[in-house]
Amino acid sequence: MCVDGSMVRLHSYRQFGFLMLLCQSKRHFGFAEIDRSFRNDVLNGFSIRPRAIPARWQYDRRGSGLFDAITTLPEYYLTRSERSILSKAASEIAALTGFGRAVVEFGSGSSAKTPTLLSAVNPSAYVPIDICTDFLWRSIEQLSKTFPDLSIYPVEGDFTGELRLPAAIQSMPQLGFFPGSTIGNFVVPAAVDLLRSMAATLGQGSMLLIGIDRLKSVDVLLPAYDDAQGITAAFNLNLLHRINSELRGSVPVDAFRHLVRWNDAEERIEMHLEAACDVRFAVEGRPFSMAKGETIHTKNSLKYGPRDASVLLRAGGWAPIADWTDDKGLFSVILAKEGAAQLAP
Ligand code: AVJ
Repeated sequence: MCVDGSMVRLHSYRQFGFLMLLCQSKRHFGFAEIDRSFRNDVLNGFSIRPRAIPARWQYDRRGSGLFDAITTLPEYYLTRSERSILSKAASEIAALTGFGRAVVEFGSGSSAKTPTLLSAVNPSAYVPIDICTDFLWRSIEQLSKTFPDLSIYPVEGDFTGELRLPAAIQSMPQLGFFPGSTIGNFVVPAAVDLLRSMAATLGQGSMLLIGIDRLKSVDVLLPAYDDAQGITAAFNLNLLHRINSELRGSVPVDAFRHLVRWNDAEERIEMHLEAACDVRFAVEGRPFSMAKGETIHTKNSLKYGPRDASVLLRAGGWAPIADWTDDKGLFSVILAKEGAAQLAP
């Protein structure tokens, strides 16, 4: 947590600067740990077959900037669709959630979609959860200008584990917010675990507003992850640059290609980095080699039909109560209530 338990009302830039300092001193403390798990994931990822490195390592400073650029690409319909759904459904969402809940956003990043929700549901507090990035702090500064009376309690942490929320909001009814179809980056058992830990974090009587990308034609899906300008390719390849600079790597980045595949059996987009020729390199002094055509699997993005999405939520301990989609049915936003459906018929 960036600022443990204490309320953060961001009224001035001076206060913000102070919080940023606190945050960074915590980061220094946490750097070694992050380095170690990045190192482990990369060394392990190059050793297993098929090779795979978790998607979270794509989001360093440069990666987060590239991802922001992806969200504005003509091919990347997800962000635009979700935003239009949220603004159209805002008053219906508010009618179902009521006013005055604490909004808890998982993986808030740049919090681009948050203002729409906050204006609609008039929350008693806002809790952005993210690994403490510049993005988190910049977005909080921005939000505090738009909502000067809103209490903001940033929580620094990995939202995949159960978190303890700041004491001040524990007695408030809560509304979890998990936009962007980030749930799609988890394979089904991991997605169910994540939803369950969110239910445990938010507790009884809470609600969850979640964005989930829909199954659709590969003619729409593939370009969304393989854009004409090559931004997604740069985003994917950035992982190799990061390995070279942070893990004493000698990966020949130019010998790798961004590769996108639709895996029909798993109903997911896969991102890979494919060796265009035989390559040898070292990471942290360990030698690796890949034959031409071999890949490193870097991301999954699962797609869900309407029925799939409601089954997933139920398995994760959330009962759907309403859902919305855009004109073309590309994306869905679902509101769910904590608690399993009744077992008895
Ligand atoms: C916002 C993380 C869900 O999978 O669509 C997009 C990530 N990576 N293009 C997605 C992503 C490359 C994105 N998520």
